[in-house]
Amino acid sequence: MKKAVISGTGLYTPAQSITNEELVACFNTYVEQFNAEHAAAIAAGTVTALEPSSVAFIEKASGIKARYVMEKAGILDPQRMVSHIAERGDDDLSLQAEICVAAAQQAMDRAGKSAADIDMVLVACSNMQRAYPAMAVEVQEALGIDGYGFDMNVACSSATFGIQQAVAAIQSGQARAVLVLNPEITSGHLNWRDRDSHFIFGDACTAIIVEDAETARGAHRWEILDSKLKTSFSNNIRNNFGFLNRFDEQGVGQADKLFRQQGRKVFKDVCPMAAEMIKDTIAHAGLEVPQVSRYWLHQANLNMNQLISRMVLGRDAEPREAPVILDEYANTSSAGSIIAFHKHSDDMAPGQLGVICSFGAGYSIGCVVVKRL
Ligand code: CO8
Repeated sequence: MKKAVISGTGLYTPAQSITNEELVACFNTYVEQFNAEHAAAIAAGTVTALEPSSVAFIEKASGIKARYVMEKAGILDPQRMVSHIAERGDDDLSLQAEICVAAAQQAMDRAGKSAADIDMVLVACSNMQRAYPAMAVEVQEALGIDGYGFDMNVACSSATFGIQQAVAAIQSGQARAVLVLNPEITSGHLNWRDRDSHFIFGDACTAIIVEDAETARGAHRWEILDSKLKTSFSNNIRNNFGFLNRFDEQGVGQADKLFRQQGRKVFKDVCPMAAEMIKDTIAHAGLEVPQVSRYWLHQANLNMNQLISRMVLGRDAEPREAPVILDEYANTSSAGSIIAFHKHSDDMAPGQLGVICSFGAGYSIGCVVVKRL
């Protein structure tokens, strides 16, 4: 069977970033205004007063200090709390395709690949900008790739599930090289007025080139030794936005058409599942945990990552064993583990092993064991 390798990764980081201080100042202004406007109803007990957010809580509960967003002024306007991003015409490159192209170009440069070397484009992320045509086909056109593309969504696990699809295409001979993209514009489906989740997410796009080991060149090659995927249905992370919303007379602005979760339940359910999956995948690859030097975990919450590492290693991970990018990027859904991999893998020596692990809505968990070439 053909061997598949990751031969390059790319990262698009938006130019604008919001600190916790900026975010909380805006949120608390909104809360003050809401409570003042509804003072009589709050006093009568018909409306519940909103509670303020806090920088100290956010950092302690999540490890997040800032997040990149496509447009910050609209989010930080307490009257609005949604980005100002103008709709583009059908003949203009769409926003999600644009960030894919930026990340893809970096990944292709690092892999030493041109459009002519790639046969398949996979856009894998939590939310697509539109129903169709597939974002992957627009990206394919923008990059001048002759082949095929399609979109897929497994929420935060989209990148690892996408890598597995790419491996299957390489092994079956369907494609020589596959471009996997994770354009996460989470700011579009985050409820910035929800105290429990307004701090969690950020925007970014990652790109991964997966190709036949025989054609792979360059300094950033990782053999994919094994991968394992798992899903188990849960309503604890959910977003009901979709095309049937037009039948809902209350309209699409309702909070259940945006991200919502039972954060505590997610934490308790997902940590043991992710740790077991990591151990199972390492064993399935014929390896043992002490042989693995690095874990690029999904970046949802610092406490979650520390607990999963502890469950796998039987001790606390050293910072470089399980790199964290959450402080700067927040949770970028499917892009998170790939950002960690992109930024914290070049220092590893040939032969060293690592695991990319994602977890999130579905529930969905994906683990990929890689070896530096
Ligand atoms: N400021 C101050 N206090 C707050 C705030 C706030 N912003 N928010 C909550 N509190 C208070 C609560 O009211 C509560 O008070 P009390 O004790 O009096 O009841 C107290 O703080 C503790 O609240 P929690 O129990 O909720 O706090 P936790 O310690 O559990 O932390 C977290 C909350 C950070 C949400 C944590 O539970 C967590 O990270 N859970 C896992 C989350 C996770 O990994 N989710 C994965 C989702 S990602 C995914 O699958 C992709 C989906 C698609 C992307 C969508 C993009 C928008």
